[in-house]
Amino acid sequence: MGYTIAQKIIKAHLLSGEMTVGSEVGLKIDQTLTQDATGTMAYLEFEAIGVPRVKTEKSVAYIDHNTLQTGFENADDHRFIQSVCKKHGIYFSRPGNGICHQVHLERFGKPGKTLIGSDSHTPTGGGIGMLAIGAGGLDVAVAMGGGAYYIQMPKMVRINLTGKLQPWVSAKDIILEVLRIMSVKGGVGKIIEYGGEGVKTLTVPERATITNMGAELGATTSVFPSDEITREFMKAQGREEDWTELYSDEDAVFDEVINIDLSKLVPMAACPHSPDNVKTIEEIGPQKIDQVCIGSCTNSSYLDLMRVAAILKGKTVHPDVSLAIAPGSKQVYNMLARNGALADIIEAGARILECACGPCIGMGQSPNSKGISLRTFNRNFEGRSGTRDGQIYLVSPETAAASAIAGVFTDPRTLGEAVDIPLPAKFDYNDNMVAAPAPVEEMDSVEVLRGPNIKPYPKTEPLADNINVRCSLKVGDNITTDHIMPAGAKILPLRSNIPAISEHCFTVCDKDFPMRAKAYGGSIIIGGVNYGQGSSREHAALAPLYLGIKAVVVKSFARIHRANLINAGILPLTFENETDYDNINEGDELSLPSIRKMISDGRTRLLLVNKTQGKEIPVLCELSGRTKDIILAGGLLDYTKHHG
Ligand code: MIC
Ligand code: SF4
Repeated sequence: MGYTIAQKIIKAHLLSGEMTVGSEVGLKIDQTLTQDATGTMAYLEFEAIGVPRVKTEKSVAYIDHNTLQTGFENADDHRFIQSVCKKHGIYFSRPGNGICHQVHLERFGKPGKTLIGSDSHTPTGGGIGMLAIGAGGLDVAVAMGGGAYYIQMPKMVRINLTGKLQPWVSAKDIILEVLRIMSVKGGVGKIIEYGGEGVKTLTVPERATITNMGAELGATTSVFPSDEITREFMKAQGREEDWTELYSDEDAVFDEVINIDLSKLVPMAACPHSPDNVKTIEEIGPQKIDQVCIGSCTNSSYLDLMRVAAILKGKTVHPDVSLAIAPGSKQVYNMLARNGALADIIEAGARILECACGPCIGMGQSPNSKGISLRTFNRNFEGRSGTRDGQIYLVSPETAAASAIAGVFTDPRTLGEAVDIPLPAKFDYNDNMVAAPAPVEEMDSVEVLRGPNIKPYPKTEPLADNINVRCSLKVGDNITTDHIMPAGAKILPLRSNIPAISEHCFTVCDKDFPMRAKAYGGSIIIGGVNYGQGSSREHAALAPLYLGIKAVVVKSFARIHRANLINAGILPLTFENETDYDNINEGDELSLPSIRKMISDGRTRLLLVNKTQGKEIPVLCELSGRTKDIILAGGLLDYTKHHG
């Protein structure tokens, strides 16, 4: 039996476990990336592990999220990360160089290699045939120290692409179609491989749009073959020697196959407030819009912005619309400036931003109240834009630009003859904004610079013998990490300060939660399906840890968040019978008797006693030998200190 692309890469990096679906495999990690909003914590954790120099082939730290710098906090974090990188052997991509996933794809990614990143959109690297996975900061810290990265062996899904996109239909529309078919939880426990004749019609930046937004499916990662098109892209980046060919075997076996005829797709949008709430632009109709934002790690490539520039050329942004554009990298920005496309964009009235995440994570450009905002981004969760009642639609760059001019939702196919933008034979690459680490012999003399906002990792304790606490919060289905630990311009600067950021935990759902959780001393959270979807931010586990959360009991978890809870020493439990969700209310007194013994004995079925309602509720605690020991130790940091 042959192998899929992902199985081939896993096999070549397997350190422990067996490649049977659902069992835990430990992988050797070749490359890591961090960004600044998760990076400070990841490097504090790396320091705590105590390995002097990273053991990966390449580790890169990017500054792209926290670039508004409305106070000293962000700049202090940047300096901290820069100095840690210099000391410990990590490449440092300076602020202004671009969004981590865009730059990593352009400059560092290699087909066939493994990459983990402390950001959920790390799977962007799958666009050039990497096995690229989003993880918590602590997992990245451990991998930098040479430790394995563990996942449950996923199922393999094949998406067969046939035909060719019609003019004005975009790669974004392909992934929106996949989201429409599979939903935001359809990819959990799966790796998605794209194949078929249609793959040959897609350039690397287009493939990367698709693998990027595979994160919204909940998938472990997505991957394209590494073919001649990949080679051309890498050659144009001056990195042809990094290319290797990679296909799945003819007789590879997939657990699920989905067929998509590209020629049948039309421009679409993910409507508020979920990336899988997909409709065609035609169905939405010519509704009035207030804002358009173009950029983010999904759609800010040279190709994307050249298409946007061609649409805007000679036109003016509609008087009732604000158009903001953030190129994905310095390389993209530079090329647009040199070839004159930037002038066309400026002339049309766009508000040009620096190359960073910006509005995607609520760092500026929040829309007006109830404002309808069309964005080329990947997430439209409620409140993420910074405007509580903002109505965010996720669209392609072509739909975004056409609508910005018309002032209403506009199908770009109405624009007439399509623009044909070829991929350049050579990109304007220049790594002058990537600082190399100090040579080994000089590392001891590098001083790590810490600002006053940088507080240590929260205190952890080994798992208690018994847990007797109350339910401090009950939430519904599809809770995102943006609900648990909101981002945005006010809260992001607190990412290095867990006590301060904890004051904002779950306040989107219930503003009294932090106060109540603290007053209870210890407590349990109850949730529905796909709990913790979205971002990789481990703050969504560390803030609850700081607030005394001992366990989270839900119908089902999203992958990265579940791993982050375990890393923080918080018990991730699922209801054996989903209907028991109705048997717990906020404020109820709950108990997990003899929990330490039960977990040590490897029991996977436990009883959660609701003392208030007099009910015994069976819950499942599926831990492997390693994750069991992590929970017993009180989290991955303590476990790693003891196990090396
Ligand atoms: C996001 O898109 O939500 C983020 C901000 O990039 C996060 C990381 C973070 O919260 O810092 C992610 O996707 O992992
Ligand atoms: Fe940045 Fe947005 Fe991409 Fe997250 S999704 S890495 S915030 S651009």
